[in-house]
Amino acid sequence: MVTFLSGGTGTPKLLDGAAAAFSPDDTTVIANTGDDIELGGLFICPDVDTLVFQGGGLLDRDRWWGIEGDTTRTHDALTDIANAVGLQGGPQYLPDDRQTEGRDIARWRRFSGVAEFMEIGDRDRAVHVTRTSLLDQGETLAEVTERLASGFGLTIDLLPMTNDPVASLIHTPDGMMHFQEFWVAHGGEPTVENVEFRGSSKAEPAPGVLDALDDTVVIGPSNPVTSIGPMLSIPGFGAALNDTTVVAVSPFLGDEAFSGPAGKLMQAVNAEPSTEGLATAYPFADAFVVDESDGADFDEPVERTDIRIDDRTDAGRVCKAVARAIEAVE
Ligand code: FO1
Repeated sequence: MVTFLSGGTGTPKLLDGAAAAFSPDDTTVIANTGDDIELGGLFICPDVDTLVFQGGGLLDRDRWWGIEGDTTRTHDALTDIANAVGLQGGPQYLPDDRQTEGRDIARWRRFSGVAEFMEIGDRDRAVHVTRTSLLDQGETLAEVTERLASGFGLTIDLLPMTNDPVASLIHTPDGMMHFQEFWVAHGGEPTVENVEFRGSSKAEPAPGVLDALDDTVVIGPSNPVTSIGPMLSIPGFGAALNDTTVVAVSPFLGDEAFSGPAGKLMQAVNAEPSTEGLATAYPFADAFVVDESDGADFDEPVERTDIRIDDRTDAGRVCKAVARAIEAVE
């Protein structure tokens, strides 16, 4: 039995090759939900959805989010309407008093749908309408996720890290913004002073998460700060990882991240932005999988292979290295 911790790109890419080393029936994936937002009243879970669309064979694999070939008629119409009636575009938060009222799961990450600052495809939107409505009907995020996973034909078990609201907030010299504003509206450019996971101290792991963390855990090549960090900030998560075997795959080639703002975000939380910084980010790790050209030195066992993942063959190769690392420490 193996449990992967996943953000939205690096670990899903690794999971493409999971079957080369792990049976899907014995595989659980815990997804980050710190990136989730409510946009125009719809609750959007980017990392969960990437895994759902990937498992269902629908994922847009160029962007690693959304549905391949999706249309954007509603999204485009929202911009047209905003322009026509003189409303300004760009991320617009709902007022503070609206951040916390009503739907609990969406607090501190509520955006207006005016001119819709994230591109939501038409079929993608149907998933968000369904998810939001099921939440409003009283289901938990884990229950909705299970429904979507089975409906889209996933063979692995997929769990959100928590049913509770956790918002990844980026503090910059110009003020605080949600991760999605930082990433989508500002291209990850603003200087990062700190990263906050608002709500995490009161969040509980979703049902099934702590059981899944009893199994061997693989931390995929995801961003240690904004993909894995939200999970580690939930009480009980770190202790569970201390008590089990954990293998971490580096998201860096030396000091260069494969994708996204991992290096910059690690610097902001005082971790070395390189493979070696993983020892600080993941003090509970029992082994690491790093690139064969990476000189990083660890006290724990290290498995080296070509960790660049461009296709399923690459993903299978890295998963086999993960399996060897597990064998070395179990
Ligand atoms: N990323 C973008 O860079 N631009 C977008 O317009 C955008 C829309 C979007 C809609 C739904 C969804 O599930 C993901 C979306 N993403 C978009 C990706 C997302 O911002 C991040 O890459 C993840 O949160 C990081 O894992």
